[in-house]
Formats: sequence, C-alpha cells, structure tokens
Amino acid sequence: MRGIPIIQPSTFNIQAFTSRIPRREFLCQSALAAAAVALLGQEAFTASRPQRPNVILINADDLGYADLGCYGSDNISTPNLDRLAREGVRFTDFYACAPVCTPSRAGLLTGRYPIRSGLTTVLFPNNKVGIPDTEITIAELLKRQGYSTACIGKWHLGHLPQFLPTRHGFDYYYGIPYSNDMGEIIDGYPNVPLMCNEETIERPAHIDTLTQRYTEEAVRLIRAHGNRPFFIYLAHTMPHKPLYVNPRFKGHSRGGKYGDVVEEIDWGVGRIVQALRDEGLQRNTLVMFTSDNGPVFGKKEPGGSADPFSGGKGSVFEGGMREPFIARWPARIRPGGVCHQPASNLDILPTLVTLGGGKVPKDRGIDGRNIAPLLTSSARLPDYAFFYDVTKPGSVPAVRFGRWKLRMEKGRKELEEPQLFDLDLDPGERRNVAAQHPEIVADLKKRITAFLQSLEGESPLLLGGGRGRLASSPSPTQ
Ligand SMILES: [Ca+2]
Repeated sequence: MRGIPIIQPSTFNIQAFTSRIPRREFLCQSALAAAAVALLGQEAFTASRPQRPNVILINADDLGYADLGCYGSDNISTPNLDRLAREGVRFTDFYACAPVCTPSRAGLLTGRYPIRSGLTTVLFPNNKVGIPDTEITIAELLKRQGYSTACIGKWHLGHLPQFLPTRHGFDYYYGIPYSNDMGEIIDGYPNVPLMCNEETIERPAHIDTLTQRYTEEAVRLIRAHGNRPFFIYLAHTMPHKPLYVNPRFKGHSRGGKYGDVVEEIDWGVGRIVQALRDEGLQRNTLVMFTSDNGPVFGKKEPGGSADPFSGGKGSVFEGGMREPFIARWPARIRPGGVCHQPASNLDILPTLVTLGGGKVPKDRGIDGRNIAPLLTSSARLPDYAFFYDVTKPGSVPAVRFGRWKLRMEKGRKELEEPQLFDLDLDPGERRNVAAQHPEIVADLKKRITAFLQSLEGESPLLLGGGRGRLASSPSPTQ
C-alpha cells in the first residue's frame, strides 16, 4: 500500500479474517488472501443452480446522464462502457432514487425508498448514525444464497464499525467510508480514511489513485474466484469533487480534468471485463453500471453534464436523478438492447436476489421490482409509479408514471399548484401542461396520496428527515 503509515490499528470483527493477519503492514493483502479463500469457497457450490450469475455492480459518484459516449458525450471518451452497452442493454429512463449520495445508496442496497430506512440525508464524519441493523442489503440476501460478497469503494451509509459493509452482508471491504471532500486538507488530500474491512490503512487517502486501486482490488477478487458465485459492489469515489486525477490520465480527455477522471473509470471497466474474460467468467457474469445521482456543475472545477435534462445533483429535475444504466450478461442479455421503460436503482435488489435464487423479504415494504424481463427480453412490464427523493414525511417532491411527471416542488419549495410535464416531448421540464391534462394531474395526485398512506407506520426517521440539516451543515458539499 505505497508505504503509507497505518493510523488506527484495531482488530477485524470478521471471524474469518481474524486469524489471518500476520503483520499490520500486510493487513490488506492478508485480508485479500482471506477474501480469496472465501471466494474459493469452503462449501461446495451445488450444481443445481448453474445459471446464477456472478454480479459486478459499479456505481459512480455524481456522474451525469450525458457523461458517457453512449449517452451522448462528445468530449469524454468511454469506449469500454460504450462496448458494455453494445454488448448488453442500455436504459434511457433509469433513476437513482435520490439526488444525493447517502439516500441514493441506501435505496440501492435495500430496494426501499430512503424514508423507510431513515437514511434521508447525507452523512458526515461527525454523524453517529448509519444503516440500521434491521435493514437487509443486497449483499445479505445474496450471501444467504451462497454468494461471496465484497464492497469496494465509497460506502456512505455510516462510518462507525456497526454500520460498515462488513456488518451488513459484505465479506470484504476496501474503500472510503464517506465522501472524498469530508475533511481538512492534509498533505494535499482531504483527511479521509481508506479502510480495509474495519481498519484504516491510509489517511488521508490518496484520492488520485483510488480509481486505479479499486479497479485492481476488483480484478484481484475476480482472479481469486472459486466455485461460489460472487457479488462485487464497486462504488467509485469519482467523479465526486474535489477531482483528483491519476497522473496516468492527466490530460487524457478532451473533456478536461472531469473527462480525465471519467475516462479512468472507463479504463477500469475495461480492466474488469478483461479479467472476467481471462478467467472464463464473462459469459455468466452480470456487469451493471450506474451512478448515485446527477452531476455537480462546474464553478471552481469542471463538472458533468445531464443534457438534455434540467438540474443536477440535489435536484428533482431529471438531471438530478436520471442516470446511465448499462447491464451486460452474455448468457442471458442479448446485445444492443435499449430500454425506454422507467426503472430505478430500487429495482436492483429484487432483480439480483431473484436472479441469485433468493426471494425478497416479505416482512417489509420493498419498493423496487424485479426488472430481469427488461434486461433479458424486449418485454414491457406494467407501468408503475416512481416517486422522486422520498426523504420527507408526508410529501414527495415528484412522481413519474409512464411519460408523465408531476412535480409538487420546485427548488425544495412546495408549488402552489403541481406542474405536469410530458417527459417524452419535454425532457427539460420547461412546459407545464397541467392545465391541458387535469385528469392526469388528478390521477398522479391520487397515486401520491395512496403511496404516502402506504408509508404510515414505517420506521421512525433516523436523521430527522428533510434537508434542513444538510443545508446547515458546515461541510463543504454533499
Ligand atoms: Ca453522489
């Protein structure tokens, strides 16, 4: 690990790893070795479920809808992601469930709107809260089906031990526990820890090489695969600001510094796909790529693009929550598909759990649905309502059903009259057509009311709800 001193030694809580740490400086390598043992599998994988895929779920941070070549970027070159899309399916109407990091990731990993888990606002290093034990993550559900599980990258669902990935279904963790801007600058980097399992192994994390190191960790785990299926959740730290550029990629892109960091992520995707190919795993590995929320536009630093949408990170305009989503799985997904049906990162849990041979929990509200038919065929699923940024009790800022979007708020302020947009004709949400379609407005309002009623009795809000706390936070960004 580049000879950087280890700041905060402690012991792993994961029993499988505890006896395998000979020396502190080899912490991560030995944890990797232990993870490799886990991936090799102590229990024989029964051949009764041969079609269950390995899964690599890549989640970028603050990547805009239009920041990839296959989503229209003309100055950022992403040949590996473009190829992933050509060889799989690309969604045009895919949403993150929230426009900022923590709630979006909570929704992704639990399949539930953030208000259900209480993870409704961005967590900061001084927060003492995190993902509740009562939540069930994708990793926990896949683990029950015999999967080996690893989380690489930004977690952001609580940095205290009881909230870390290793306590929520992941056999292995390597990454930063919150955003890369959350700390004073030391030695040129924000004072953010890089962790391996529950140890800090580098502080401040040298952010400029994290994309590369995350990629190499994923590749090492792939190479250590055994007979058990695996799930790797790779949550890149970039292109969340402050942007740090790997020297290898400096000046790489026509899209400037921002383009450089996106192109490095793309390079990493290529490395991972190549590793799958080398190991003979590419046919039955489902690789998914998306982002947690929309772009931050450049003032001090260049930012991404959400064209043709309005708004960016933090907004319930489409630009804040509409994201790229690509899925490639040669065994089941035919190449070259483009899906226009709305879907969201809440759907990933039910989809993966079903493909993994499990069942979604029945004892709680799961808001996503299994979208495997959209991945593996040209079928349409029945339309259903997607609610934007469900993080406040008693209201939602917007809902989408089919082509229609009803917005109840603008800039976090409740509108006197809701506004209706036809996203097929007006993706930039510039023409309010509520007056022309009162029946659609009424129908969508009814859906909101029914949805809010269905949430009654849900878990109490962990963080107090709303964004007031976020707005008053002294930390630099979300
Ligand atoms: Ca983010």
